[in-house]
Amino acid sequence: MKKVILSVAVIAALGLTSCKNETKKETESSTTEMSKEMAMTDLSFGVRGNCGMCKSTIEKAVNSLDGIASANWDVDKKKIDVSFDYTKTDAMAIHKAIAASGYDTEKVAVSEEAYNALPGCCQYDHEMMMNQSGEMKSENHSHHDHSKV
Ligand SMILES: [Cu+2]
Repeated sequence: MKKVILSVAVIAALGLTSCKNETKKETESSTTEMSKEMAMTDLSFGVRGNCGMCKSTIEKAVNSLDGIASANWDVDKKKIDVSFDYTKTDAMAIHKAIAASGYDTEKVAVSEEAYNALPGCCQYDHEMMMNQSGEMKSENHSHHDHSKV
């Protein structure tokens, strides 16, 4: 009997984690007691960008949406971690907000206008790897020019 309960718990846990990255839908059904906390979900995905200014633009774009608890873009990993209330917004809205602010995400590419509106130093390379582990920094593009002069 214990085994059955255990495996049900495991299945439930697996179900929850696999839903995390997608948009929710199925999660609402089971847990109603903790609805306040269960409405929060974490998302992390790749976003291209260069510098601290990019960081603030990207995070500002995300924070302008409803239901965002936190947004943190990592300049080295080219990756953002967002914590949000999925009853108020969803993953696609976050991707779109970032793209609208001028930055490529894993799912939504920036429009040319939005990209061209970025300050010169922020016009990142569209070939840039994103969502990096942080360990593989060595494959650097040696011709990379920091147009500072
Ligand atoms: Cu920048």
